[in-house]
Amino acid sequence: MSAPVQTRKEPLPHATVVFLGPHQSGKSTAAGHILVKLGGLDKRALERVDRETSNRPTSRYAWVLDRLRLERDRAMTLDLKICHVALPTAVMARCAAAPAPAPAAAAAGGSDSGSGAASASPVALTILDTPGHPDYLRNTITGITQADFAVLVVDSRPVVLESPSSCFQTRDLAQLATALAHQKTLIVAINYLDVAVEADPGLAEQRFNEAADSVRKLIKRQSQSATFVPFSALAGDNFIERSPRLHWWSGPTLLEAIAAAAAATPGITGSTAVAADLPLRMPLLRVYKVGGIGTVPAGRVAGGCLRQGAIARLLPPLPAADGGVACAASACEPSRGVLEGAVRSIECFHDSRAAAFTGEWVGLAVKGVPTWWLKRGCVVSDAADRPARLAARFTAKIQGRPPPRLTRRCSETPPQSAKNDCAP
Ligand SMILES: Nc1nc2c(ncn2[C@@H]2O[C@H](COP(=O)(O)OP(=O)(O)OP(=O)(O)O)[C@@H](O)[C@H]2O)c(=O)[nH]1
Ligand SMILES: [Mg+2]
Repeated sequence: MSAPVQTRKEPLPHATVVFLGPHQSGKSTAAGHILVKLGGLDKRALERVDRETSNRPTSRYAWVLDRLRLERDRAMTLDLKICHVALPTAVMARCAAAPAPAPAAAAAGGSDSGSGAASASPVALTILDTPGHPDYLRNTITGITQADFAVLVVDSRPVVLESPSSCFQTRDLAQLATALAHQKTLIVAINYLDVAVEADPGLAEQRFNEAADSVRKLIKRQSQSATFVPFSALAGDNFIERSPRLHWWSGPTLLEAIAAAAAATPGITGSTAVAADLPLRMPLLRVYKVGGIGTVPAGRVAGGCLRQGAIARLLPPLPAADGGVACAASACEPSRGVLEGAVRSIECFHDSRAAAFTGEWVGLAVKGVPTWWLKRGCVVSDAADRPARLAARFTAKIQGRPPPRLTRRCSETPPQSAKNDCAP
């Protein structure tokens, strides 16, 4: 079978990566740095960030994503951030041609996103930056459930690495990534190596090996294979380009490891084929009200194909105060709790589309749907093709995790989250 021809209008193959890690490990700095270096941020936005961070340059990359006032004041991410870059052909070609993982990588846990799986075609990459603070774990879990694979960012400084809270978080997040991300690929990015290099140029390799050993022990029980990569999110060592300061490392750069994992994502080379036989399911992550357009539900197409002009069915309805189903739009059927509206337009990161396929992140303008009616977790399906139905009973796989502060606050309710993208 001949390979499909990639025209300019045809959407790029798509993969989603989530950045996870303990609080202050450098996730936003890493995600923002990729965005800036690969042109995922327009010139004016970058100039504004540069102006705002002129007296605190170390926050430059983190502030690209941490845009809320409260996030900047507290120097931490609170909500899940979604951004988008195209991995250019040059990067994909470099990772396809990259040598086999270095002995250090193999010694540190092996590699399951090896260069062999990579292809040289460009890939659209959605990056999810998650909060590291345990109080916002709910937003972190939401990000993990939407990702194809995860990058676990670890602070290599011994005082942080060995702290019990960092160990607990690292183990917990790796476990969540294994359980909830679409693939089991885990890239462990050992950060802050610029600090080691500046203290003593010979210290970085030792710090990397110590951190890799320590993380390998933490994730051993989950029998998870992982790719370990040394880097510095702030200084850029072995991040996008190789660095002479980490000359001892001959494995992939962090971007090459991400590109290889993206290229190995199932369905990446044939998103339209994957879409053909699955019913449409799109769980909503956000709902916007846009002037002149109206209600814009947004999320990731978990299965199937969303077409402009189709009738979208949105479930479930919010219960009304009187116990019935609240519904104001003319197209809805309150007795059955169903809300439907025509899809007027589809946008994928400012790109207008006639259709969106499995794995893509889109916002859609739906006619006649009140914004207040929708919330995170509602599911969009196609009214004409195996639409989603309300269920009185369902089968679930439930995984419990001990809350970290159980001993202090025994009455605490642990966060609950559902991965709701499996079509029946
Ligand atoms: N020296 C050095 N500083 C870094 C590096 N990576 C991040 N930082 C600094 O660490 C601080 C925290 O970085 P963030 O990227 O906000 O950390 P985070 O993991 O997103 O934090 P949360 O969102 O709160 O979990 C910032 O001031 C960064 O400048 C690094 O590689 N080297
Ligand atoms: Mg952050």
